[in-house]
Amino acid sequence: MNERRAATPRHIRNRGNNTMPIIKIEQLECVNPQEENGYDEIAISLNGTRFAGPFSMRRGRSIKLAATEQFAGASARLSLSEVDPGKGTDNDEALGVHKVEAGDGTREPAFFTGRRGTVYTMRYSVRG
Ligand SMILES: [Ca+2]
Ligand SMILES: [Ca+2]
Repeated sequence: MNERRAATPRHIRNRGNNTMPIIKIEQLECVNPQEENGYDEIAISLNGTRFAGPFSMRRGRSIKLAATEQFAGASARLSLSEVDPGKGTDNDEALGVHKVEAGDGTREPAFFTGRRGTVYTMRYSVRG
């Protein structure tokens, strides 16, 4: 029988299955790049773990994406970074963090900004 499972609180039973919220990244647009020459390489992370990219971006470029990632709990930290190879003072610049929450649905595009006027917008939705 299933007495043990029935006695387990719902939030514990749900761990690891498809009832966790899922974020879907739908579009990324470069309004103003971080690199003055060439391309930005933009990586997307959730709670500090990269799950999409890096994508080559330049001013005015908009790309459609279908990258998804699950998260546990009611919210997660969505962040962008501009990836640079090697070691130095200019590596992997953070372009900001956006809090995403279960039940967000489809929202207005989120703005991500960094030093030297870097601006990106990202459209995403949260299911669950
Ligand atoms: Ca850079
Ligand atoms: Ca770079």
